[in-house]
Amino acid sequence: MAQTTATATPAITRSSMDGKKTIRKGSVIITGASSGLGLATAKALAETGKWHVIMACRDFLKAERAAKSAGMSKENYTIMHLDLASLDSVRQFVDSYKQSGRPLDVLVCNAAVYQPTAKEPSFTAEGFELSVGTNHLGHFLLSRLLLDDLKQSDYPSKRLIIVGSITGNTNTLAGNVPPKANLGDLRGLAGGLNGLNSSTMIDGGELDGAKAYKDSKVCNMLTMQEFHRRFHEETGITFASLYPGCIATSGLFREHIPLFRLLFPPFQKYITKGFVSEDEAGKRLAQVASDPSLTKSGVYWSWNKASASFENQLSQEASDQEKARKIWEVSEKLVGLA
Ligand code: NDP
Ligand code: PMR
Repeated sequence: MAQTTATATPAITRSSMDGKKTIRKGSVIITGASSGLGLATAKALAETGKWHVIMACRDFLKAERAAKSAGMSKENYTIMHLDLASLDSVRQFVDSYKQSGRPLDVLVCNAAVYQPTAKEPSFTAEGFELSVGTNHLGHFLLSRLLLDDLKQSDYPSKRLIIVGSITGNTNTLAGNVPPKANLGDLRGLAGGLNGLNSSTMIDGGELDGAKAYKDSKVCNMLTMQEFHRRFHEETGITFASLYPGCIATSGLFREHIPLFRLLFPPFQKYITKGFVSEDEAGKRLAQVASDPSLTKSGVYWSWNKASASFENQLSQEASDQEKARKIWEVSEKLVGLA
């Protein structure tokens, strides 16, 4: 169905009157667009008038309220239900999207959970530890199932963007704050992260919510590169990741202790100077998703103090090709693709 519409409404048409080229609105799916970075990105893209944003969210009402309070106008967005902590929900979302007949030009994997104070593990519907299950495995299945739709897009630049982070990169000061990301030999992931016959942690260690989040971000950055190696040449899709800056006021820290939530924003603003507002971070992600100058594939984008983008270096682990391939293969099995 998606193909029919994509070919029925070509991305670029030439007027028979004056020969001028016009381009149709792009279609972009953003996961977790009900708050923080996802919402700010949805707003930034919607207000250009050049994009129709599909807000893929687990809480429909929250997303609707968020879009309204951000001042987004109705014709620029559609909300669709997606719970990344359930692979059935991911499959249902993909089916509904395909049935909608919309082309897919850009997919932004942005949603995430962070459980720094968890004493006990929580699990996805399929029984994977929640942070890696949501942030990595849910997005892995989503991206794999939508890859063909991206491939069929005739938009001038089609992209798959996966949000990464500095805290997963141990080549930085922020990435050296304990607990550090470390995927080890992937024994926990291979065992299904279920806490029964395997550990809930990728490396097979004891549960640590902050580490699980950072590990999930390493998986996100490795997955982006593996997509690039496997599919960029064949499909022309741009695969990229980014660190948008420290959005210290976002909902990501909702489960952290109150003292952390109080001190973290001023600490990032005045001490590390790594702070960015949700609006600024949204502009950055919107840029990676749509700017005609950022078409390079396989890149991890960051921004300098003057807010100019640059291609950043990933840590050794976050650029380990062998690990990327293993994570891909193990994840395929876990989500039922192999
Ligand atoms: P928020 O908590 O504000 O946003 C996270 C979004 O993910 C929310 O919309 C949330 O939905 C959604 N989400 C969580 N679980 C699920 C699920 N199971 N299914 C669907 N959606 C889900 O955090 P941020 O905006 O800060 O985070 C966005 C991205 O930015 C993440 O990938 C994060 O890792 C990354 N990042 C953030 C940094 C920061 O400093 N904040 C720094 C570097 C990267 P709901 O609204 O329903 O809760
Ligand atoms: Mg970190 C030097 C710069 C720097 C930057 C850019 C960040 C970003 N942090 C930095 C430094 C430090 N942090 C230092 C020196 C400390 C020790 C005092 C510190 C502590 C700290 C904590 C406890 N930082 C944190 C936490 C969290 O719980 C956040 C986290 O790890 O979430 C996974 C976090 C973050 N620091 C950042 C960023 C961007 C985060 C949060 C989000 C993320 O990676 O998604």
